[in-house]
Amino acid sequence: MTLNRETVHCALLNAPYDACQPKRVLCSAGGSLLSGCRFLLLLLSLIFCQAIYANEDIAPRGGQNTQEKAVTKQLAQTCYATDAKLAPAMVAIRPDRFLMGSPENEKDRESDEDPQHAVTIPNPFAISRCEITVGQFRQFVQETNHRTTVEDNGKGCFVWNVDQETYGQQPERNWKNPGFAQNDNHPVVCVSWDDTQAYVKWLSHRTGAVYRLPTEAEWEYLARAGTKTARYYQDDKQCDYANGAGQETKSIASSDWTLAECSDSHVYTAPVASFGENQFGLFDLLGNVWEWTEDCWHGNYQGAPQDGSAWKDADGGDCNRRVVRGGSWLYDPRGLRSAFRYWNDTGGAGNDLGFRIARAF
Ligand SMILES: [Ca+2]
Ligand SMILES: [Ca+2]
Repeated sequence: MTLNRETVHCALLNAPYDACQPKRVLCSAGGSLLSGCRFLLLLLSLIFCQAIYANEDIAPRGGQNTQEKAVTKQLAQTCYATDAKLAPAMVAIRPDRFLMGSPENEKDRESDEDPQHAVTIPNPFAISRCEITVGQFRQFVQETNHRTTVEDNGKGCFVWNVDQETYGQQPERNWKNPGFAQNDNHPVVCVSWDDTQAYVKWLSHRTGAVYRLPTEAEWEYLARAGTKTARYYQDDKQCDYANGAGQETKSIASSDWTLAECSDSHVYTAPVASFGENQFGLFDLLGNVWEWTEDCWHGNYQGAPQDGSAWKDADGGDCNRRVVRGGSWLYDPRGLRSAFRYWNDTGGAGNDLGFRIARAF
C-alpha cells in the first residue's frame, strides 16, 4: 500500500476528506474537535505537517477544476453557522517559518513593507475561516447591548460618497446601516478596533476559550499560506479569489481610480466565502473587507519581532493606530497583496473594514 502524505495526515486528524486536499487545508477544527485524545492527535498532526511542509515553496492558485470547486463550496458552507450557539468556524494552523514583507522586486511594493525579514510562528493556533459576519456580530450585540464606537460618539462610519467623490464620516452610517445592502452572511463593517476587543472578550467569556485578533505577522503568514508571491492567487485571477475594485466598481468610482481588468460582480461587500479559498482553506484574506490586527502602527519593519507576536508600543509604535490588512471591495489591485499594510485609528470605522478572530490552543 502506498501511503501518501495526505492519507497519513487525514488518518492522524480523523478529518473529513474535504479538509485533506493537498496544499489546501491542513486541519479543520471545531469546538468539539479540540478535546481529549483528538487534541493530542491534532498536535501530532501539526508536528507532522510542519515536518513535511517546512520550506516548501507553494505556487499561487490558478483556475479551479470541478473537484476543487466542490471542495470550495463545502468549505464555504462551514462559515454559515446554523446553530447560533456555535462559535465561528475555526481552522487549525501549523507553526512554521516564513518571510514577512515584500521582496525589493515586488511590483507596487511600498516602503513600509521593508525590510523583508524571517518570522517564526512558534505554536499552532486557530483562525476563523471567514471574516466575522453581520449575523455573528448581531448575536454579540443582542446579548450584550453593545453600542459600537461610531454609534456612541455620533460621528458615524467613514464611507465613500459617490456623488461628492469624497471619503468621510456620515452620522447615520453604522454596522446596521453601512450605506449598501447586507444580509447576515456579509462581513460586518463599521466596527472600530475597540469594538473588536469587546467582541472577542464576549466570545471568550461565552465559550471558555481565549479569542483575540491575529497579530500582523500571523495575518501575513495566513495570507501567504506558503506562497512567496504577491498574492496567494495568480495576478490575473483576482476576480476568482478576491472581492476588490474591478470593472463592476465603475458605477461608483472616480475617473482616476485604478480598477482590476476583470469584474467580480460585487460593487460593495460580498457574502463571506463567495470566492476561492487560499492554500490554508481560508477565505477573503485579500479583499472584501480590511481586517483589524492586534499590532500598533510602525512605519517599517526595523526592529520588528521575529516570533510572530504583536508589536505594540516598543520601537515607537503608535497604539492609537492599529494595523489593518488585506484591502477591500473599495481597493485597487495594488493594495490586494499579502505584504500590503495600512492603519486605522482605533476608534475609527469604515464601511470596508471588518475583522476575523484568532485563538490559541
Ligand atoms: Ca468588487
Ligand atoms: Ca478580507
